[in-house]
Amino acid sequence: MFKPYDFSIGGWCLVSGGSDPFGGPTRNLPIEVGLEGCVEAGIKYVSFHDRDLWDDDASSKDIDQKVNETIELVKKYGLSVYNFTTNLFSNSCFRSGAFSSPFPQVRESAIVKACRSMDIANQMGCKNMIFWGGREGSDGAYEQDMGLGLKRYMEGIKACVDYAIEKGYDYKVTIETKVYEPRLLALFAGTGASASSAIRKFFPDPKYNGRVLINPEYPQHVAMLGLDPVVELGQLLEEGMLAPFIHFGGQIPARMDCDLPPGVGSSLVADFMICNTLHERNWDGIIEFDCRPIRTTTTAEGMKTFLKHSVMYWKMLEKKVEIYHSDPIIAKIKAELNQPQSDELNAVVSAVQKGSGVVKAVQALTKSFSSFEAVSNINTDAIEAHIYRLIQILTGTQEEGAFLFKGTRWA
Ligand code: GLT
Ligand code: MN
Repeated sequence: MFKPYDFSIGGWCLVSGGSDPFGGPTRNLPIEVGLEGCVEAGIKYVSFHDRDLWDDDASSKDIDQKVNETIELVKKYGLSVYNFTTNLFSNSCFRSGAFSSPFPQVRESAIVKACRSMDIANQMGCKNMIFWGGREGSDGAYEQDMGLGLKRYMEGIKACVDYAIEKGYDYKVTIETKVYEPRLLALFAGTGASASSAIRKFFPDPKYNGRVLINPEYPQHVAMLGLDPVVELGQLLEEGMLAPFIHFGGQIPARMDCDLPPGVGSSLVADFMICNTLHERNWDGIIEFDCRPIRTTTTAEGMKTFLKHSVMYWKMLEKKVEIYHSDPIIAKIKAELNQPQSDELNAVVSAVQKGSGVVKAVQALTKSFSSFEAVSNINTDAIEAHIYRLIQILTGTQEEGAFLFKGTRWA
């Protein structure tokens, strides 16, 4: 089961100066420091926005030159470019939205810019093209029908997807959601799970299967709403909608997007479960850090330490996943939580899959059913035992903690 994941990072994280709405940058580090730090930390890939590299109105000659320079620069460090993304949020022309703006001139410029980025993603050999709609939505003015906004948004992305398909590009297109930043009311009523339903509605043709996916940012974009990333991850995996990479970082729940170093402000149990779920499901992908040093970090050394920490934190989670899977107490608890189903229940499930014979199967199940009282009497203590043991594994206290299980059926 166990194949450790490789790492990537947003190039924008390496040059982030730590500014916030109330104060300017606190550091000014050249990207070379970050790239060197990536090599030292074991991060193999780096991703860019178009606007990280050139001005929106740059000439195609300047863009070409910058593309080549970037490929060379990244190569010089033995790294490669992983994802590309088009910035449809910084330029003031996108203040009313981009693909979804009520103004057609803005919608046009979004398509022009994004399709130019589709070409560049191909030129750079990227694996995915990310769409994060930072300005798609409203600041509370409800200037257009929100459903119409969503339709325009998805049609814009679809124009880009079809453009890429017609041009024969084979990378995937991924949608990243964030609910209230920077636009206070973002399109997509929720996080990745709601975008996933929009993809199914707007990309029904089988030619899009597996081509348009969700790249969530865990835990940040989910925890900032007070929601749980592990629950969403389960849904996206089960639906086959998870991109071959996730964004990862740290987040204090119910705050604006913190993009803290991994683990900082986060739930260790939830982070472990993200890592464990990906491995248990044999997900084949990359962990892309989309986070940065805290604002108090001002030095090159601090940047490099942040990068090493990010990798170490994920590797620590993977080590814990291995321990969890070789722990005999967990194995017994899990066996109890994964008991085989009765023939009668199996028959209901297969009738549902087949789409017929459900009534007969439910009747047979009802006949074999004992009583609600008997079911109420089954022992479900394994649920609590599972989290107690997991906490021991995560805190490295499983040896001294073993006494908790002494004399139990899991010992
Ligand atoms: C922005 C956002 C991120 C997205 C980036 C891609 S830009 O920093 O907060 O989560 O991944 O556009
Ligand atoms: Mn992100």
